[in-house]
Amino acid sequence: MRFTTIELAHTAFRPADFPVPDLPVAALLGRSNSGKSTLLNALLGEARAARTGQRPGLTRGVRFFRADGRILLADTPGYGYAGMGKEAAEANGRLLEAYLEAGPVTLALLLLDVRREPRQDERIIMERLTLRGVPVCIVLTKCDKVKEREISAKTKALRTSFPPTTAIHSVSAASGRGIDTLVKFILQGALHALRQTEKEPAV
Ligand SMILES: Nc1nc2c(ncn2[C@@H]2O[C@H](COP(=O)(O)OP(=O)(O)O)[C@@H](O)[C@H]2O)c(=O)[nH]1
Ligand SMILES: [Mg+2]
Repeated sequence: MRFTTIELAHTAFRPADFPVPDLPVAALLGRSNSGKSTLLNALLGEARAARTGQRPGLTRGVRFFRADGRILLADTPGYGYAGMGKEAAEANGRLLEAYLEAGPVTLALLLLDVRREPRQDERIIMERLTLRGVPVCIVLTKCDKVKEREISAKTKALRTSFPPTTAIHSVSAASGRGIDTLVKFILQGALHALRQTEKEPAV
């Protein structure tokens, strides 16, 4: 399945702009060029929403899209790109920091280009969100670029880098591989996480 109706609900350029969400939020996080905006468009089928580019770091601000009235999908600025201009990179970096710290997120999708190795950045994101109690799954992107056995090997290797229960999805926006499964996972995961939150006693 794909999401069918989509609208840009909110864009936050500063931490003060983060919305108080009325729906669960699934956030796409990952290095610049890891394929966040492209994956978001793939999840949306025909209803293209996010700008994608040859130019890394194009996404400015955190953009919240309301999908089928059921969930908010957040496209976040990529990290680790030095070529976009110092000021813009720093502003993006600060916004991402603030988002990891306290931004609205129910479920995190940490994207990694299947051809790349996870670095300190990915470990830090995993650690910080896990500390907040936010479930994080890994999404290996651009799987059309490598052979099937490389995907298996990568998945296996990643199990030693991240907590063993971490869900690992392999997808390709180009071929459509894994997209339906990921949409289902997002809907189920976000709703589950939301129920868990509601069970916690109010403070
Ligand atoms: N072959 C292939 N290329 C992809 C795929 N997903 C993204 N790309 C390319 O990777 C580049 C970066 O994608 P983008 O979505 O802008 O990355 P972002 O910076 O993380 O938002 C673009 O040139 C995309 O066309 C995929 O599944 N397969
Ligand atoms: Mg982008």
